[in-house]
Amino acid sequence: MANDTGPDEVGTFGRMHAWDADYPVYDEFDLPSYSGPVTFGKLPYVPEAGALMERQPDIAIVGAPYDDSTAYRPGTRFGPRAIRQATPLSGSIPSLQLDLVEPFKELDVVDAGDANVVPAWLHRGHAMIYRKVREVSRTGAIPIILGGDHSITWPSASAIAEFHAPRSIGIVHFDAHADTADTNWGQPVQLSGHGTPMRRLIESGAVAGRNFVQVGLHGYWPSPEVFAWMQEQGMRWHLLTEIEDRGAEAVIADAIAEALDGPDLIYLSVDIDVIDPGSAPGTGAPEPGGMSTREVLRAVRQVVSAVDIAGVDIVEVSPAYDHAEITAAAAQRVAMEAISALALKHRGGRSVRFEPKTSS
Ligand SMILES: [Mn+2]
Repeated sequence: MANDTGPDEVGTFGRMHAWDADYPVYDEFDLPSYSGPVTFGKLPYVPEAGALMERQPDIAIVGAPYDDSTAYRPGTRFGPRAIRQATPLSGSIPSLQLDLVEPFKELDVVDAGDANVVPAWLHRGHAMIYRKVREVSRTGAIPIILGGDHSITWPSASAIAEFHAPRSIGIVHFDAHADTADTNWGQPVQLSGHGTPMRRLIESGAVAGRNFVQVGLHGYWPSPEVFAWMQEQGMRWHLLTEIEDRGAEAVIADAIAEALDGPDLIYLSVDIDVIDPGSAPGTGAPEPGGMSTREVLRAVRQVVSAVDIAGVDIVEVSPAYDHAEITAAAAQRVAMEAISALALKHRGGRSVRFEPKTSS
């Protein structure tokens, strides 16, 4: 939004060079994306719990800059900032995929800042992510959590499952890897690595195994023993080879039905390594031969349009291995597709947020 603002006062050189001409002056939100402080979409920064509760936004972006549970390439602690800034656009933007809905006009979306994470303190990191996501979800906003390694799904989805109890949640999980190991190298359970969060969520009862649905698994992990454990839990998964055979849309329709077989709310977790490393190299454990970015963005729209979303996370963006920000940009667009699909529902007359919880 431009205001025609004349110069307050100019000096000799200002007059000499006509730097006192009338030029438009722009709001922070409408300035180019590369200028000013880094928040998601240049949206308002509302990190404080009380202010967030008072505002009751529809959606709150939360950063989880934590990578101490990484098994291979580290660096996802830099993911949230990279995702926030990986867009050429600013201001109120329309979705060409979703009937030109303008998500930031349709919904109140804020950036709630990062969880209070410091390096090399694993248990504290998960505790702080749990507390931050809990704090945000209690306002009734839908949290969209930017990782971080995938272990952050353990505290994040736990907090969201608690908020909605006694309603239960299902999880739709896009990933090259199942992340259902018992332990990576024998670490204590409380210090679980990023190959284990999905097992922790099922063991604890945060989500039922039968409503935990994985899409896009490929490569050489996990082992048959881990798949046997998954089967015992009633987990359902769709290998990438199934997407090759049947197409993503049909497979994702099945995944949605399986996740909702009981629960009426979905937590969506997107590990960027489900995308082929040719299009998303900036990640910790790349697996060649993944989904296309286009398929994943379409899949996110399909899931979010079809279900009630309790929360979303987007993880494993490791900017040091990225090239030309393509991985961070893909992750930014995963978030945008989710937000825009929620906006389209809202335009259709549906509230997308939840009732806040102000007492324990
Ligand atoms: Mn993962």
